[in-house]
Amino acid sequence: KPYNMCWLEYTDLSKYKNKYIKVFENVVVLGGNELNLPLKELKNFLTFSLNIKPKIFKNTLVKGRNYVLIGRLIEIKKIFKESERFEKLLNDEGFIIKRIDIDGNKVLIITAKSYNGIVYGIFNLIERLKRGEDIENIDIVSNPSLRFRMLNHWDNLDGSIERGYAGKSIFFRENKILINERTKDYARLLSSIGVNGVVINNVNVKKKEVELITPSYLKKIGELSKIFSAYGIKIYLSINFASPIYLGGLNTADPLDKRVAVWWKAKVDEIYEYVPDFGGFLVKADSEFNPGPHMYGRTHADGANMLGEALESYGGFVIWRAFVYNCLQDWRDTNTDRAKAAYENFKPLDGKFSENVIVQIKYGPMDFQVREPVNPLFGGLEHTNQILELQITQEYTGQQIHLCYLGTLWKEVLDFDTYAKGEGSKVKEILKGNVFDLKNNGMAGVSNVGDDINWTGHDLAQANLYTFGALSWNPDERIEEVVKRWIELTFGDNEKVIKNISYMLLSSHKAYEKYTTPLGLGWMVNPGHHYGPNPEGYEYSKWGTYHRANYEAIGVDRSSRGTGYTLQYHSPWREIYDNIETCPEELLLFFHRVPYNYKLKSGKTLIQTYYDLHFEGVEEAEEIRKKWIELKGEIEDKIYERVLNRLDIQIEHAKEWRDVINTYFFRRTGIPDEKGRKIYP
Ligand code: BDP
Repeated sequence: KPYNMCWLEYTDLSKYKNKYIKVFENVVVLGGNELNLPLKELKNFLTFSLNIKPKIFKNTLVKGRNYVLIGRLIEIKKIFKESERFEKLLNDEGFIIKRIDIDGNKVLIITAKSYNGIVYGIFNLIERLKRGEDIENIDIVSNPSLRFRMLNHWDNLDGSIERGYAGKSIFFRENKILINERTKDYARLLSSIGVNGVVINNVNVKKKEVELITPSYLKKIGELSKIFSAYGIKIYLSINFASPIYLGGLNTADPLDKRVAVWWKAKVDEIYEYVPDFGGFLVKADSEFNPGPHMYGRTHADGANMLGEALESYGGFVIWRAFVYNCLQDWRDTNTDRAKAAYENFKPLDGKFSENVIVQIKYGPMDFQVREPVNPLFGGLEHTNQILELQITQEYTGQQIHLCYLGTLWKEVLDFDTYAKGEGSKVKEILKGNVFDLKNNGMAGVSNVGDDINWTGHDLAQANLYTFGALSWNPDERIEEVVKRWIELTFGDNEKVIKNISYMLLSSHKAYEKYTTPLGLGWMVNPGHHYGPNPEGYEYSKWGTYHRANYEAIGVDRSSRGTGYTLQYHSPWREIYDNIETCPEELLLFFHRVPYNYKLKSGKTLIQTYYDLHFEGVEEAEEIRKKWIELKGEIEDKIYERVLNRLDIQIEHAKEWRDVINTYFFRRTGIPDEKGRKIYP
């Protein structure tokens, strides 16, 4: 294959053959053809990695031997009464892997209520075998805690990818839909981490791309959807809200205009004709020049519910993005604040969205910065289904040139306690449906995948994709565990490799944060492509995100005395953030305008801290590179070189960040570094 299979690669594991052969000699499958696919996954793994060739029995029982038993619970119950109690242990997508005694034989059962559950169960079992886990007495019940576990591709029909750093689209090429072996392998990769939905096209649907929802494309999308459905994944499409005008020839896209609703209804009917498993729409409306209901004086609820109604009879969903702001709003007006926009737009609509509408909310109020406070819509919305949107692609976090593992940040977001209903109202509990009575929640990650040989550009960025899946299945999992598992699956069980790469991944986000824009400042990137330092890149741009640095202070006062953003949080956060003394320092410059000589808890001034963090960040990046160099000879040469090459560039660019930012601060303030280090090139 012209690409590797990430954590699913069939590596030679014949060293485990003896350990497992007794378990896998015979495999009994109960059920229809749908089970061929999970069976094949298991068979291929056993054959290619373990050199075990099991005997397969379809809908026939074997006697007097150990065997593996695969089938939906409904079938298993018929022959094994005791499994009736499995019923209440499982949700629709969960699975059980359990070794039991039936008539004196050891039987490894893999069962679930649905076929999808069985697919997940098989992939889970493969993971365990790949890691050499003992399965003699295995007893696993696993259910996904979140209902929607989605990837959003920002892929354009011409094959380019908005904010893509790993080659070209695997879905589109020159305005055609691409289906090849890689398509299926992508479905396998996603299914193996529990993903159950994929939006294949960019949220920005250009006028010339609206054709995607016409028969000329839908036929192929139907094929695509078949491939993904077999792995439990639904295909979704981003749509342009003005499609009734561009495609339908209407003179309006007003959601309350009957003709518009009728047009969408017919469109949805047509889509389902071609794509019976279709998941629904993702919509970016009234944001960054995309059309939306505001153009007609209607609300986002009006827009979303109209589409929801069209999809309802098919069980489809509308995922409506909360990334709505007027990109010109802060231009020269110091009283407005983009950070407040999502909440201001959506809080008043809480309770007005239909049941099959989900509001998709970026983790922070701005735009995927290296650190932001958690979006106050989490905890703010009590009657609205919600999806947490994360960016797996590293737009602002080093564009897959820098190693920046994001699992640590995501975990902090999921663990953030909103206090919406008092202590314990964590983001992850809201998403699980434990805080408000809402079940249609989930997580969406903007994909970091392209057609590069390793899918993600940086080989170690595969860890971000893997982690996204793991956390959306189980947001309670310890991040160190996820990291360890990914390393073992990808690089094997070499202790030193596990230790060093764990260190690299787990310290990388902090390092990146330090040498770029720590203390919650964010931005300072080159406009447009967003790579590399530029302290005033957006300072005078109409698009905003200002820090308003002068010679005395930097930052925007978002407290109750400033823009009032802090008031969007529940207590005690609103008070904690409001007060410069209690505001967590990692977010200090997000919430406050701070004089350079302000003393932080360490006793150091803001400016000295900023200098120090930048030097530290580069040192930490150098340490990360060292850990990789220690692995020479332990990692396949090609991968070793590829990663080393990126780490070399990372160090160069980290130094550039350090020097540009520190120099900017020095020139603004005239305050030199206490330690006398060279701070400008
Ligand atoms: C920003 C990206 C832009 C996206 C936008 C969005 O720079 O390319 O279109 O977010 O999420 O991060 O809609």
